Amino acid sequence: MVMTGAGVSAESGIATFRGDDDSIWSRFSPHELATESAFVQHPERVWSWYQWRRRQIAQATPNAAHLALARLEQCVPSMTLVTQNVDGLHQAAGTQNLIELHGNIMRSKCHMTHKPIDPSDWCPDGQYPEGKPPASPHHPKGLARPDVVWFGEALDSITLDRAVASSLDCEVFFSIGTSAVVEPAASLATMARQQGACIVEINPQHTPLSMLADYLFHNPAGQILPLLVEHLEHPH
Ligand code: BV8
Repeated sequence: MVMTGAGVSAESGIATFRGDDDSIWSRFSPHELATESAFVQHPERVWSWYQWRRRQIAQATPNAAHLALARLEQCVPSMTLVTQNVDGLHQAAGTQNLIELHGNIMRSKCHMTHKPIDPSDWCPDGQYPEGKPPASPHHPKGLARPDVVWFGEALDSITLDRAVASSLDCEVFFSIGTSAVVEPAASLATMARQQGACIVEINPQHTPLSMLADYLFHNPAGQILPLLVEHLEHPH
């Protein structure tokens, strides 16, 4: 099983949430932006922040870490990749067996009914205009919001159950590019460890998981993952 966080997309030029000085959260408090109450109080501010992120992501391409993980899945067909990221770069790299724990920023839904809203309603001709979120076609008071899990919102129960099942079943658990603080994602590693999985962490910085890991690689994911996969593809 592989769990990834924002650090895997850092080498695609997408700012992480913590852990470096130009990260998104260093300029904002998570609760200013990624919560339902923030959206209800300041829809234009929250919507514009997401449109700014969408513009970044639309120009981003998968990096060596994403591509190596797609190759790893070819070598190990039983692999499940669980990501906290909402940028869609694992799919773009070719990963098939993917669980998006926190949704996907390139989808929008009605903030009242949670029904999906077609991209043509909120990103006309592929642009991501900032400003007021478009009205929802599903509810007279509905607005378009990103289809991601905000702080204080429950994860989709089926999605979470699939990720838990993978944690309880895996022999090796890779934690890559995550600060291992956001719950319930962070608990998946401890569940895996409790059932005896070997824990491998790839992160230039220490995290709360580091003391539990059997193997630590303090390297950028884009540097070390291709080497690991190369070794698996061509064991010496
Ligand atoms: C819920 C989508 C309940 C939005 C995100 C227990 C204790 C305390 C708090 C809580 C708790 N349980 C729940 C909470 C509250 C909260 C939480 O966990 N808070 C944290 C801050 C403590 N959790 C929730 O609210 C969750 N919901 O529990 O609901 C509930 C139940 C029933 C009914 C109602 C409610 C929902 C959490 C989901 C929030 N949404 N994203 C968006 O993206 O806008 S989370 C957000 O953080 C992103 O998804 C991000 O991926 C995620 C985690 O961060 P990381 O991925 O780890 O990224 P980060 O920047 O932190 O770290 C990057 C790492 O990469 C760094 O360590 C860095 O060193 C490393 N790195 C950098 N470069 C590289 C690298 N590594 C490798 N290579 C590199 N090149």
